[in-house]
Amino acid sequence: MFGWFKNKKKEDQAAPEDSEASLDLESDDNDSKPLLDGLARTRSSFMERVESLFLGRKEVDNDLLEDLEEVLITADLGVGTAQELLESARSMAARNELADPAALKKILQEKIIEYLEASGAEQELRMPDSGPLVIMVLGVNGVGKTTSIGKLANKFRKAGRKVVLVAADTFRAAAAEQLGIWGERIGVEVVAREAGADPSSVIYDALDSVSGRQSDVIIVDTAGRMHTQVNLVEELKKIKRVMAKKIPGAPHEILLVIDATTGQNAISQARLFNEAVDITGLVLTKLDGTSKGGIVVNIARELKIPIRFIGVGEQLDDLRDFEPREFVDALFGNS
Ligand SMILES: Nc1nc2c(ncn2[C@@H]2O[C@H](COP(=O)(O)OP(=O)(O)OP(=O)(O)O)[C@@H](O)[C@H]2O)c(=O)[nH]1
Ligand SMILES: [Mg+2]
Repeated sequence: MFGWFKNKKKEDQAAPEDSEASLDLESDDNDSKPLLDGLARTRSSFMERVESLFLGRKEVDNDLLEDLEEVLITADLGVGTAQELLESARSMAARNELADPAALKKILQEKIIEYLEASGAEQELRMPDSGPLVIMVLGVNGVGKTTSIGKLANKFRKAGRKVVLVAADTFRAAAAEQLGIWGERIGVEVVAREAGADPSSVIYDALDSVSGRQSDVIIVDTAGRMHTQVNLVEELKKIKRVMAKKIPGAPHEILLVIDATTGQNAISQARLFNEAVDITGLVLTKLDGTSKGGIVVNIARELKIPIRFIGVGEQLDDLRDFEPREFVDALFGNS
């Protein structure tokens, strides 16, 4: 279970779940819509293919494995991932360890969970020992940064945390206003300046102005930019440096937002941004709008950066903590 824990050292993370200090952002009423619904498009296209492949087959032979490889690639799991999955299935089949297609399906799920867990998705984030948790959010244009910030702020607020949002997207005219609307809607403070201001100076001033007041979480929205725009990527480095100057250790989390409908280009986005600012986690949005949700597995395997949240819709509650097992159950339609 992924959640934020306040002022907790690693060794006492095994504290009881109802501990006062623990902060689990996945409260029951966040789950108004089952994850199954959000992944419906991926599940129906992926599972329908897998099921029809397995239909009437009694054993796992080479033909079946080859067809399966194609299905995995079509669902955007990536060629490398598909080949690796199939390689281990083949060697199990050769050792007679795969009795039937049902056993193959089970192995497939376990392997996918392994990839997702190896990326660190299960690791819990921690609040800093003192001062607010500062989260910097970045990504290419229109991927869902501002919307995800609104949803995330709402999660924190519902968990009893005082949140401040900083509008450091001074590039797009209506950006600060958009964040302001979210702030009003969920009842959290938004710090903004005029459009065109230097984003680093907005952040510098914002961190100054909130430092005297007690806030638990500060989330900084940045302007959308292509991962290939060298100057704009440099600007992100500067933003990061400014935060560290104002609050030692900040930003504690650097979340890259990726649109799941982007396909394989998502990998190069994450790679270049990561080289620039050391991404600590990913937010994968718009999974409800794609039948290629396999990209989640591909990203986890290729990048080894934990997926923290997934966006499965435009509503306030449609940002979900990412949990590998729950995701795979929803993908395979396990009840
Ligand atoms: N279906 C769906 N739509 C989403 C999701 N997340 C965001 N959106 C939509 O994506 C669009 C863009 O969202 P924004 O939050 O403005 O994206 P942004 O990355 O801040 O955009 P820029 O600041 O212009 O770079 C909006 O219409 C959102 O409602 C999601 O998980 N599912
Ligand atoms: Mg935005």
